[in-house]
Amino acid sequence: MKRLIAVLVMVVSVFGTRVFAEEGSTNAASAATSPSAASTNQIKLTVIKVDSEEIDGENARGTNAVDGNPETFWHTQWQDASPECPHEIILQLAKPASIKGFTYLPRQDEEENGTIKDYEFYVSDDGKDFGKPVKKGEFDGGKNKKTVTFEQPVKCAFVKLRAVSEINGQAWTSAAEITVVPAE
Ligand SMILES: [Ca+2]
Repeated sequence: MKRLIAVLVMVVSVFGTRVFAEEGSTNAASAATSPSAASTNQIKLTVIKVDSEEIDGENARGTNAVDGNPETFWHTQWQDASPECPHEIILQLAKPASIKGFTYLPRQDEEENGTIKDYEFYVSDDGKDFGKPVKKGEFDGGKNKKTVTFEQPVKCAFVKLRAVSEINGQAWTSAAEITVVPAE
């Protein structure tokens, strides 16, 4: 019985290796450079710029929007000043990729200050020229994660979320998590 199990384990592991090898051969570059990103189907994002962030009144820096933790959030400055909308955050993808949309998770605490209403979403190859928005619209209220899908996938290395207005017409912007949706 033990021998049978051992043989089965061997077969399974060999089969698993073969599947991995086939995936690797069709997509060798990405598998070699970023196996974790491929396995979770998530594209890691890094903050390049935020136009404003509160770091004294609370820890609400821009990096909180891409740390994978729904409890932490980016919030524009509110303690010493409250610069008006629009606000924006520029994010770099771990590597250029084709994406078909993005998600926005509003802050998950009891407050709704900064929750985005009208948005514009841009993509860029160089992080400087973002052109016209690939998508713009209005989020519905509530704390649930919003998923926005583009008319067609677009390849890019950088994205920018621009918050045009706040849900209650206030000056701030906040975001618990922002992600991009891979096209494949
Ligand atoms: Ca977060």
